Amino acid sequence: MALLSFERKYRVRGGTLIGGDLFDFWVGPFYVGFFGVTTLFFSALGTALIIYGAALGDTWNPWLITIDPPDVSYGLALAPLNEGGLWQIITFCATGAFVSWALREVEICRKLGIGYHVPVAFGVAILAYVTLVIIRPVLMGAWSYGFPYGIMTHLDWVSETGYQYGNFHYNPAHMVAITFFFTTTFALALHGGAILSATNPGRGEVVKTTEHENSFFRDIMGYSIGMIGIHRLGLFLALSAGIWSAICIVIAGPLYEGSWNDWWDWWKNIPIWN
Ligand code: UQ1
Repeated sequence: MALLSFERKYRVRGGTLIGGDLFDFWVGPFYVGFFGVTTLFFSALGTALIIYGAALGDTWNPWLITIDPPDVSYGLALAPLNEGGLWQIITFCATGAFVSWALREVEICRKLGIGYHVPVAFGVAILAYVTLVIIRPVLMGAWSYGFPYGIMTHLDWVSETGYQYGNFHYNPAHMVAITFFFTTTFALALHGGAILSATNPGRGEVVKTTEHENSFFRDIMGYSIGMIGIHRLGLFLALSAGIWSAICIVIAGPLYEGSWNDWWDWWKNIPIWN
């Protein structure tokens, strides 16, 4: 089925989560929907507030512009606009825009009758962000623990927060997260290589099949995970990377205040080594 006739067949009303037919239409290639409107609203407001915050600051150097969270003394209260209040509203807008985008993905999935894997995957990315700027600050008792919105300042935040707990590379959940990130890139490199090696041969050569890919991996290591399997594995690895990242930062502070270097003393001290 050609792309355009496919889209004529599937671009039908229905499947919305809220509002029935309200906003159930397309603008050019884009599906709008109720959550398209809320995405647009939150991103436009959030972007305008970022520009306003930049105008209040003392630089237009893009590397140095920053919108900082409130001081720790404000705790979990609302702060005045120019003392972190902007950061609070921008955080609300960003979360609203991300969640709206995910729900718009859900509505498109429902229209097409496909699974929710894509919005679930995007949901894990949202979870990572929300963990940093909402869940952990709430658990710590102050919005000041959120990261600042600036190119250099968010890097400073990562560095400062990391060394506040000794060295973050000793955080066991951080180790697991990094391992998943590396394994994800390894799996995608293998998979991208496998697909291109079979389906994008040189000029004049015959395109090969899934069986060639399966045989390659059976020959090299005695096992092929299969066509669906490699995509399940890829999704699992990538989501695990995000989830363990969220875990590694949320345990630093709320659950364990010490240095991660010292945390491993339990291991050095187990009696079996004596
Ligand atoms: C694999 O087995 C497979 O199945 C055919 C692929 O699809 C083309 C792959 O891309 C890869 C990388 C593998 C091998 C991976 C594992 C984990 C056995």
